[in-house]
Amino acid sequence: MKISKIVIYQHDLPVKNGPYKMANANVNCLDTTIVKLTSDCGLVGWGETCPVGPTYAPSHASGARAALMEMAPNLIGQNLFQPRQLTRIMNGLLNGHNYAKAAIDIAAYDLLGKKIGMPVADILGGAVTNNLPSYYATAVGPPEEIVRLAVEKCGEGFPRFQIKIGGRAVEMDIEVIQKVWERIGTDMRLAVDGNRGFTTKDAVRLSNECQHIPFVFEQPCNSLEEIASIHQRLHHPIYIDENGIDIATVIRSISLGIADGFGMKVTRIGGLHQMSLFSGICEARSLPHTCDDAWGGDIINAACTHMGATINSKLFEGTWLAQSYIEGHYDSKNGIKIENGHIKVPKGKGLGIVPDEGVFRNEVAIY
Ligand code: 0XW
Ligand code: MG
Repeated sequence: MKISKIVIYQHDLPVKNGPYKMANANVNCLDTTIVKLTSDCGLVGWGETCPVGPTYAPSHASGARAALMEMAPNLIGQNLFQPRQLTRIMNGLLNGHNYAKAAIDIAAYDLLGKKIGMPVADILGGAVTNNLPSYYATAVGPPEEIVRLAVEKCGEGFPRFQIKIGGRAVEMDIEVIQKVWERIGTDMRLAVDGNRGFTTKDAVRLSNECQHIPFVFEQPCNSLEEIASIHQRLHHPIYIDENGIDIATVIRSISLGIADGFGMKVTRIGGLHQMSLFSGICEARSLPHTCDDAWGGDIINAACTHMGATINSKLFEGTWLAQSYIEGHYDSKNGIKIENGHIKVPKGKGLGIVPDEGVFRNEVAIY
């Protein structure tokens, strides 16, 4: 089975009640890129990549499309039975740009699953659950709003709550964390996410003033070196997120002894093949990790759900979906939903979702 046609679409995902505010990003509408692969036997597979604005990670929407256009002509005719080899072929066509390669990788797994009649989770090693935990992530907001959300999401059944902080006075961030803890205690596991926005000085101060609160501190500062310089002075486990740009960097952060876990994005690491490799590395070192993405619709959500379902439940920190921040689904019947803080793995072949006819109208390139 070979790739016979590639279509690249641009699609807008407006943010419900936007903007979605993080330490270094403020987004009202997300620009997502969809890849439709057709095989020589007439089957279709779908992939997606959707950076959450241009300042979150080293990726942006038009960069994804430019990278895909660079590779696409040479991907026609490639073997769809060999996802690992497909990664090597893409690496031979373009250095870096993992987040663009991910859209091809996801579509290739979808096609392979449809061809051999298996869900993507089974191809990736087998689901250990069919109802995986999600987590809720707030935007940066005032204490009363974040406490209100914490109570609401706890009531809905979310096992984990991620509080966004940074980009404002550290006193306000400390107040938010303390108030959520006073109200929720251990009813949900807590993460606080600085999204690269903290100076080392403020990260140390926040950890000191909240030392009695058992949260994990996600990506407080901009670089691995900044985090390494304060890791010993922090009272909280550090999870690397934005800095985990590829497998080599993941290994470097583990060897530096500064990664107590990861917030990992399927597209940032390069797709499902690379994510599976990453999760295996984490398992070898007993490191907890999430399996989610920066943003995106049903295609990326299905990819994260299938992959998340295969992760060792002792180490799995959950799959975040942008669902509560966006309207509607690409697949009105099987679109991925969060219910009671958990996500059901779609039952069908491949990703188990098929976008409704005509959802994607803006064709950017065809090969
Ligand atoms: C919470 N997320 C998974 C969604 C936002 O896009 C950012 C991300 C994170 O953890 O940084
Ligand atoms: Mg994060």
